[in-house]
Amino acid sequence: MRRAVCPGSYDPATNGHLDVIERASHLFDEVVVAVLINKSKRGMFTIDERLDLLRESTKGLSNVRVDSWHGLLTDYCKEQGIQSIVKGLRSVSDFDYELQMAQMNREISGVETLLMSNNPAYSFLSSSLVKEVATYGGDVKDMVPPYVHERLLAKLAERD
Ligand code: COD
Repeated sequence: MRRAVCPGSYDPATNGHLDVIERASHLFDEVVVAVLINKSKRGMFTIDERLDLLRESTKGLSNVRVDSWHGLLTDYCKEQGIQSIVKGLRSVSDFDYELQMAQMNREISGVETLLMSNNPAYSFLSSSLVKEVATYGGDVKDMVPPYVHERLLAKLAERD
């Protein structure tokens, strides 16, 4: 079975993330969307909330499942029998960092990384900008899946 992981912080998932996940689901038998836990970075959504947002947003993709992991991504790949990491590439600045991580991950584990060129319609999208725009009342409805939009507005309302 060909298995891949789409790792990330997903705080929260955007339409750019979903585009990469869906396209990866056409290339592999199973795709695991893994929320990597970084204890030193406090996000807007808890890990459980991010998992819920991803599960709801990927429920139409039958070969996609959602999980979380604390530690090295390559240890997760080893534990789950995953041969490939799939990442989205938005720009040259993404490329520098992603290439370095891909080389490091291959060096320490042999796991290959596939860098997928993103849909240009989503090049400007990042979780942090979506949160910033939404925090100041900007409209991000077309930038995130509908359920994420709903939960994002609810989260901001809770904070006020
Ligand atoms: N279009 C297409 N792709 C996108 C878009 C978009 N609009 N936005 C983001 N992406 C891609 C990113 O390029 C990335 O590949 C992925 O989606 C996830 O994005 P984020 O922002 O949610 O997550 P990151 O970049 O913070 O995730 C970094 C990891 C958590 C994957 C990384 O730090 C990691 O692997 N950590 C685990 C610890 C580890 O193994 N460290 C050693 C690394 S060598």
